[in-house]
Amino acid sequence: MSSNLSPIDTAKFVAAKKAVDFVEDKMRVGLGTGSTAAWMVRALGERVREEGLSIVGVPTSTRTAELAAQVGIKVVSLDEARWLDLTIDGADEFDDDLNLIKGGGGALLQEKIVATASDTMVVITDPSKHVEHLGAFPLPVEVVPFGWQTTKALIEESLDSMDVLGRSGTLRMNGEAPFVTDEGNHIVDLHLQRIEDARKLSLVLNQIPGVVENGLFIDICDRVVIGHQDGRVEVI
Ligand code: ABF
Repeated sequence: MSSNLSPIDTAKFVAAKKAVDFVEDKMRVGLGTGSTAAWMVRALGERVREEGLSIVGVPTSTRTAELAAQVGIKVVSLDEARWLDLTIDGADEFDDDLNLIKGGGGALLQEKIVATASDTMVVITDPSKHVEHLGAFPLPVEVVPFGWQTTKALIEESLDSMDVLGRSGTLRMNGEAPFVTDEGNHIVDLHLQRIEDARKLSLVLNQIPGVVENGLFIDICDRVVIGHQDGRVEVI
């Protein structure tokens, strides 16, 4: 299948295939969201169908739940699974400490809950996501709809007291309307350029009333599988 893919899809495909090799029979598997994770769900479905792999999948978005069901993966809720053996998901940025920015797809809340409730979290990605400092990708922050503009102002006020470049926060839109997450919340994208202390920023953001969660994944990711356009795969 990888022979007729675009170069970037080849990179995503080979990373996804490699990560799916980590799945063992009887595992409870967290299923990520995004285009790379979609390749993973398809490859995992192939193993379920062809090898009779007996696993359950906990999706991190409605779109992943729909795709998983289509390819034959038994989908259960996190409440049913309670805990996961392995979560495989994409990312928007990763640094040398395997800290991440996630949430470009708007699913960061379920992704973070599922990744945290896993013995092992594996990110599948391509070299373009590797950064020295997190922050070039806009940091998604999930906020409740009630008073979101006030919450946005409080977020920007808290950034003034921190060592982050850039200050602007923009509400993510879906056409004319604010983007709405699976939980009915909104996303504020923080254009920070470079985050000096991601751990501190994550703690400060989540103290702000109205903020539900943010897209900084600190000390959550265990392995990163990097797919290359020439078909090579690295695991770090
Ligand atoms: C999802 O994968 C999001 O957290 C992240 O934004 C996205 C990356 O998407 P893609 O794999 O399409 O680059 O988990």
